[in-house]
Amino acid sequence: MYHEINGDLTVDGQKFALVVSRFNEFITSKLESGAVEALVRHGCDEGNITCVRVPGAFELPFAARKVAESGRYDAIICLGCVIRGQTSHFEYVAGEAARGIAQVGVSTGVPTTFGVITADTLEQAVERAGAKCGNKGADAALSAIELVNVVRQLSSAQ
Ligand code: INI
Repeated sequence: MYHEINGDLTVDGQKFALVVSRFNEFITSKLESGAVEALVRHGCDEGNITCVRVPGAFELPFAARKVAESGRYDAIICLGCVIRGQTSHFEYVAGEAARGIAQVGVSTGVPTTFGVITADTLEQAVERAGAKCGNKGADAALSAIELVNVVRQLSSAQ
């Protein structure tokens, strides 16, 4: 019989940091509320949520790294929105955000999740920020809770 480790979706006193980009704030504010609602719905006290704001998605990895190094948070949820129609350097901004956020999690051991919408149009971004395609901020928050619980089980596993 093999062992299985699954993180559940309960929060029990853990601290979460949101790192939120101001660029495309119309969208990122919806990701932020989606993430906060998801955390609170699963048992997180609002007092255990801290929000760090950065100018754009490009800055998310830098701030997330500093948050991880502070040692004060169990998980970090990065939220941003990059829209192709608005920028010729879409690939750089979106690519560096994705690569850098993954790197922060892997290199620091603090679960760090990716709630960055990369969309071709504003309409697509709206759909992923609480309209018909769900809310990527809430998804990233749930992934963070799950990872925190996976880490917890691995730390106590025999
Ligand atoms: N930042 C975003 O978060 N989304 C974008 O769509 C975007 N565009 O379009 O350029 C964007 N640019 C700013 C970038 O993230 C940095 O803040 C800026 O380059 C300063 O380092």
